[in-house]
Amino acid sequence: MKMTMRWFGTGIDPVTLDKIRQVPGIYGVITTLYNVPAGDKWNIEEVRALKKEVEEAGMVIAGIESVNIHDSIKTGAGDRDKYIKNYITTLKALGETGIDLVCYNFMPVFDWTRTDLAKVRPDGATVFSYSQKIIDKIDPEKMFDVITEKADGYALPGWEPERMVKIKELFQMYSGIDEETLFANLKYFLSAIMPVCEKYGIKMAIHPDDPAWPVFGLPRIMTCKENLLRLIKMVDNPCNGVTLCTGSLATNPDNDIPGIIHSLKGRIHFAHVRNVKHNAPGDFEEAAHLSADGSLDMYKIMKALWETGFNGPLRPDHGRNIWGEVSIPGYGLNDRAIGLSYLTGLLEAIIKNEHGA
Ligand code: DNO
Repeated sequence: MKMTMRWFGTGIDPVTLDKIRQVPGIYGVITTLYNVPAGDKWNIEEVRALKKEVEEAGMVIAGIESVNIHDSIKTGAGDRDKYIKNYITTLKALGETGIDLVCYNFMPVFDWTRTDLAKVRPDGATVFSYSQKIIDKIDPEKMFDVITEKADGYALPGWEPERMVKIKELFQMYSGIDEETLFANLKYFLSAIMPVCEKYGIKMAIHPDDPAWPVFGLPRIMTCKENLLRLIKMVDNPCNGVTLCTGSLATNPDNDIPGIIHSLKGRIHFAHVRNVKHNAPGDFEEAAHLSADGSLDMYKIMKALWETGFNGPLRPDHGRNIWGEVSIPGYGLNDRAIGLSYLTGLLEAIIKNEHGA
């Protein structure tokens, strides 16, 4: 497994590459061209410059998170082929630059959704949390304000202000779109991009929906084992795979994460590993990575990844905000570095146990 951290780019992310470089066991970063809107083509020169910058800092780009999908592709609008063509151009630029992993999501309108970005825990750390009861009382058009209220002025991944000003229009685009239509549109998109992925060996890794159930009446399909298996079978190509995000899938306590890992053997191309604490049905908060702090058994999760031969990039996911760090919410250095060290330690023990060391 290749240990990585998400990095949002110079001038955007207060966590710099030289700091990430000092995290023990770090292999590379997961990054993106943060300022390119979904649907636009990526410029190969910009990709090359980004790669150079990361390599000069002593690491590699282990993958892109995300190349976002334009809503016309998700909704199957009349102009989707134009955006698919642009996506293919982007994949070519990545392939030519030697980047072979792309994380993306197929969530309608909203990406990951939380009701509080800074819930205070007993130890004073703050974490992301979600309460369905609160969501049920929120006007979806106000959701952007809710999510950015405690964002310290940072733009959040998936909550870009230019998208949110079009919120009414976005909701209209999705009216009449149900789960089956979303699946069909995803299949159409993946089938169209597979040839370029095969040519460059690019692994597409869809991110599960977070939380793993419909929000504001919008359908969500990447929510459970059955649907993830449907995804990999409907376009049965090794380039069509999954980002195993433990925190997203485990928002639903019925999702058995080690079981899902085993069932997706060979098709997990990227892993986001973090813990979640279930408080009540539809109510959870993000815990420290440590098993004892949340509801997930992180040892069993790391063991399942190891047993299924997962050897791709893995990153700790959202961290708690601790020690007064000012950062993009969820993406401070402190708690993610602790999380990564913990996961690395679990892995060392798993491997040594297996080999009788
Ligand atoms: C949130 C992230 C998501 C994820 C996208 C992938 O912090 O996990 O925004 O990057 O859903 O496309």
